[in-house]
Amino acid sequence: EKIVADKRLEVALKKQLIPSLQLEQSVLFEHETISLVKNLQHSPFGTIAEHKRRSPSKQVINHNLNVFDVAQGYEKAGVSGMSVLTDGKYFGGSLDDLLLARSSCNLPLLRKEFIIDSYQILEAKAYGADVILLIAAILTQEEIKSFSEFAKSLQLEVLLEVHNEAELQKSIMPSLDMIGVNNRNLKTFEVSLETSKTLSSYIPNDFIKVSESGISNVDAIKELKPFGFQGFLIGENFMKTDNPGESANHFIN
Ligand code: IGP
Repeated sequence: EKIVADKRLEVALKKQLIPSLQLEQSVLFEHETISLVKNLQHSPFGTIAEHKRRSPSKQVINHNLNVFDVAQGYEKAGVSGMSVLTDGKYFGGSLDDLLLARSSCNLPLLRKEFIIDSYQILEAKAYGADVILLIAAILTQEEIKSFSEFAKSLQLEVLLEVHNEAELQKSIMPSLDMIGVNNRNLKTFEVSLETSKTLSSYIPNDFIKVSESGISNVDAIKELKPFGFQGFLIGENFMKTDNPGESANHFIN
């Protein structure tokens, strides 16, 4: 499998598929995946802390901090993993943010992106990610299958995001590791933890259950745990403060 990954990188470099990739970065293809799955299995507050500057619903969350410090703060707080938004248009992120996070911490890193092409999965690996996000709402069943299998061939873990039962039914397949329920309604931007609670019973136990968005206090986690959730993806609640690491620390400890 390693050979497959290295071959693909070789081809990508030759064809200059990843133009900004530095040669030393090819080393990231060798880095052993830091497992988010394992961390979530062993943590009582499986927090995945996000780096998020802005969002479509909130123009300014935090523009003053650099990813490097945020990643170190999260690691010091003892979170289970970090999510880095690399989308520029809606979230003000970039692949460089991912690379910076990789260079400053040993947390499992999730590339938070609207993945619609396998090329972006190759990029995720090259810039130091351990996990990719696949969003059921924007992908066909065939795409979910081929993208998740490609990710696995690169030793990346896969988090599949759903909003409703139909998305879940079309997506369940063995090449996924984690299933995330997004509590944010993409049309209205409203958040409700009920979405996680309702969908939890339809998620087979072979997948780690992750609840995403709108989690603003520890009570929410206590509320969701009985429904089988082991991962909690939290962005705004940490990022809106001056010191996200410190906020995560208060949250967890
Ligand atoms: C974090 P919040 O409400 O804690 O800031 O949410 C995360 O769940 C959210 O940023 C998110 C997201 C996404 C962003 C979930 N799924 C898909 C972009 C694309």
